[in-house]
Amino acid sequence: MTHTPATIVGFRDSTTLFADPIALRARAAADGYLFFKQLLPKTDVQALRDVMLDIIAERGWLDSGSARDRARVDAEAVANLESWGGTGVDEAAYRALQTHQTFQQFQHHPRLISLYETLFGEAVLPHPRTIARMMIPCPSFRPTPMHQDYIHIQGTRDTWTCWLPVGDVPRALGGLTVLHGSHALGVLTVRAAEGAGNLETNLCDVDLPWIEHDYEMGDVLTFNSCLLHKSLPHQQPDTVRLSCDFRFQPASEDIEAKSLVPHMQVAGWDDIYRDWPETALKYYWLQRGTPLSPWDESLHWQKERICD
Ligand SMILES: O=C(O)CCC(=O)C(=O)O
Repeated sequence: MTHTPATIVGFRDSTTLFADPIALRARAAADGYLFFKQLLPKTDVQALRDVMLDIIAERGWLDSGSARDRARVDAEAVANLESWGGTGVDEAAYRALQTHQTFQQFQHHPRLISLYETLFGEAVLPHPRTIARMMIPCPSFRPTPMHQDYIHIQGTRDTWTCWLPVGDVPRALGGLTVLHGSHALGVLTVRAAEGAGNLETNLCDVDLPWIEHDYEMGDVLTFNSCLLHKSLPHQQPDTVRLSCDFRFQPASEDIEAKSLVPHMQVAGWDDIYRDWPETALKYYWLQRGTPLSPWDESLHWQKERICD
């Protein structure tokens, strides 16, 4: 008999545990994720949202009558849009965002760095490979399949993803849902799938609940690289969902070399930094001396899902 996992709506807020690192780490170890209500000032996230919306508007994809907080798209203008590598937009639009200083700098936000320093109890390495999703609903759009980030990131299993809603993301807009405690299942096998990452985890019956959430701009969800997650179906066919995936790890642990290059090599670091004023954030990871670990190709070998 197939077991249907339970669904819980609403994450437990871990904000009060900031003052108690031992309790914070215990919750992270038990649940595999942490949620912080309004960790980031709305004005800071709005500045990033404006950059993303400008890129979409400049291409004629935004409905000119749409309010900025709603971000409705022009259905005709996006009818032939191909989502490049699960980013939600084409390669040129993604490159425009990846080469924008506001986007690349965002993961160095002092409140994010402080969160991960508290979680790891040591210096933090934000992964240079930053990811954004400008999920424009169009015929080629596919939700993100259930997966573990470890398959794509490798390096230390102590890497944590920060999933940042760049605007309010109610469940109907297709935000991220996580399988509570699933990091304890270890690294699972995968099969080919549509949607970001193109790999879906093979999972048989587990008695763990999916947790969904109506995100508000300023909220932060973070989870261990072995935690199963996926996006919910995008049910607002005229509205774009904006979010970022930033990764953080203890600076003393291994990193895999692909995490040091821009996402999908959409640009080189020299292109990205071309117009930046002098700042220590350029090539910041070279100063950390983090050890490199090898890529394990066998994690991408695709397997049948076999359940008893
Ligand atoms: O936002 C999404 O749809 C995908 C995000 C994700 O799966 C990730 O960060 O690993």
